[in-house]
Amino acid sequence: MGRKFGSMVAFATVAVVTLGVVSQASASPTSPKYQQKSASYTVDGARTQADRNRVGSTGASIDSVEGARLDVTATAVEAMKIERLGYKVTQQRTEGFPAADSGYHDYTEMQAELEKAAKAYPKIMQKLSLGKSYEGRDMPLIKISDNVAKDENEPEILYDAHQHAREHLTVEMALYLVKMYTEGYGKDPRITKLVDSREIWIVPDMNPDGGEYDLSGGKYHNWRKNRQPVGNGGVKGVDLNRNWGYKFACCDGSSPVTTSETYHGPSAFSAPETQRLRDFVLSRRVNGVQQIKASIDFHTYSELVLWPYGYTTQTTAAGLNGDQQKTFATLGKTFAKSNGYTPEQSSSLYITDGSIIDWLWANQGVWAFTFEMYPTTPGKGGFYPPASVIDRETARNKDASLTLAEYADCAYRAIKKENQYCATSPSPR
Ligand code: 0X9
Ligand code: CA
Ligand code: CA
Ligand code: ZN
Repeated sequence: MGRKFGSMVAFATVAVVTLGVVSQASASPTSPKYQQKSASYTVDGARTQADRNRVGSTGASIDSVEGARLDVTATAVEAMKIERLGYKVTQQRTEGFPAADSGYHDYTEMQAELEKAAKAYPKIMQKLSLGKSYEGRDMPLIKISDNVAKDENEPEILYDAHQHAREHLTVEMALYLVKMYTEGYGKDPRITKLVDSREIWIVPDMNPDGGEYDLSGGKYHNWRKNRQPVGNGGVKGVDLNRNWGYKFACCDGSSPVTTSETYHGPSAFSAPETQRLRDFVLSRRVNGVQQIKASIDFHTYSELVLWPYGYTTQTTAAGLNGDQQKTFATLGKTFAKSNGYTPEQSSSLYITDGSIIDWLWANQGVWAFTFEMYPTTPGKGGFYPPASVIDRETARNKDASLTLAEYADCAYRAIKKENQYCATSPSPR
């Protein structure tokens, strides 16, 4: 039975915490502030319609019914009344990040930030949707460009983040890019020029279910995969960055074992989340020409700039010739100069099959990079660096992100072969 997500409140609810409603509420039950503030509660023991009517008569709204359990929205006073009627009442709470890391955005906070930016910059930014994750969370898709409501004939760029649940810094990276492109428009000439001449797509959260799960229960879970049940019983999840459809599961760069951290899933694109981004990318083909020319897939950690292929250690292979390899390496080294990361072919880290960049390049001709962000070592925070590094470590990729967008009209310019490759058609693979 799939869990129901009837409201935004339910979306944000990741665990149920008993808060001692009665004693808390009776501390100052007549204070207007106390009476007005609504929260989500779970009510247990409400079996019959008569039970539900009694609960409803307190003024609480019944948001969903699952057997004898109700999800309600209620003030503290209403919750107290429900409890006095003899039902078990527990307050649902979004844990979000631990207080020390509150500078990070959980799913709800990320959505709010994106809504705010879209409202503030309606001429150049749209908040769209890729569709829903396995558990039904909306996967936001941001478009930034001049004449944003129109599909113009401009090179398109894709930035995506958070395929891996615990890599929360990458969501901050995507939010940074949204801020950079919107707030910088009309101020920073480099940004203005790009917003005017490119169509920029940002997918800030490829794995909202895994991300929220990683924050649930008031502690980090070190969770990597999505939250799809696989095999028989239990949520084991699929490694989204092994679930892409080029050389899927080909080369021992992923695992067939469902409990493995790099479980590739039963088949390519078995995960709803990779399907969503795949379908969006495929939708960007106009008359057979892929409009997205270049991309960065953000991960943590190791401070690396990586390019295809991941499935083989060969520098050239089917669909990747010498000039293309040279272009990837030259661009990668340029990015690395600006952010201080180490540039290398992704397989020099370790073989990965079914990764996003192999598919984006081989299948769609997108100049696709993976960035592994801060830090370099577990000692510096590993997947959970303190929120104090967010500003520095996201701004660190400003120049590389802009440079990628600038090369989207002809990546071969990086090796001075634009006349050979880009004279007739713009930015071929
Ligand atoms: O293993 C991964 O998916 C990435 N490393 S992480 O620690 N963030 O999990 C690296 C992927 C690099 N390889 C390719 N993109 N092919
Ligand atoms: Ca435009
Ligand atoms: Ca376009
Ligand atoms: Zn990752």
